[in-house]
Amino acid sequence: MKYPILYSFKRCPYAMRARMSLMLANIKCELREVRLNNKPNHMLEVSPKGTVPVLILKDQVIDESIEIINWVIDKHKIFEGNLSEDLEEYTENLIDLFDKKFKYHLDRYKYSSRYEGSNESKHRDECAIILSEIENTISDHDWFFGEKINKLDIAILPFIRQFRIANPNWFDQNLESKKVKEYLNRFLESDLLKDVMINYKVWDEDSELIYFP
Ligand SMILES: N[C@@H](CCC(=O)N[C@@H](CS)C(=O)NCC(=O)O)C(=O)O
Repeated sequence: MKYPILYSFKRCPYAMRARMSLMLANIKCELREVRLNNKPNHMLEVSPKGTVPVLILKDQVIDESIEIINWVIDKHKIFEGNLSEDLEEYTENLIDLFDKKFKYHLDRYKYSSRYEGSNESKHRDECAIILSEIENTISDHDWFFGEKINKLDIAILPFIRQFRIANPNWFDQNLESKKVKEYLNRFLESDLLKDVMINYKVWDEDSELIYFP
């Protein structure tokens, strides 16, 4: 195979963060857009757990978004030298908090009807508390730590974006974390987001090849 294959789904926050890392490193892939209710057999053969993103390389399959990002960072050093060791550790802890606690409450807020007995506003408030905790660490520049984009940005921004999408009016009018809102707005207007949110036709065996970036 000439290029890595990426099984992806446009709106999936995990696939978004993987695409951002590949875009920043300019790693050309064959992109295969999937529908989660009709996953391609080949994707399930190489990764039976059935989640996107899946990156297929010559000698390995990576089917966890953070591992895709780590593979990209390792290969292309996209964020090298940007951060002190302390901030790198802070990054890993915060990504973990978002992947576990924030995402847990986000799902129960955004899709509350799928969770019996779930208290939508309680889960919204739990997400808002996490955002209030990072409020004072966010820079006034484009990205979390300053002018340079880092792993933390691509890892957590897709989830903050989803939190807003769950109820944009509430987010814009009631969320108190001003810096979080500004941080998200800068991302929503960024070229990077536009570049990774292209509409692709759903892939099947007969599709023409689509390359990303
Ligand atoms: N831990 C995985 C989570 C990926 C994930 O859950 N992706 C969702 C879409 S956003 C998915 O593929 N879900 C499978 C399904 O809905 O059938 C990662 O980081 O890559």
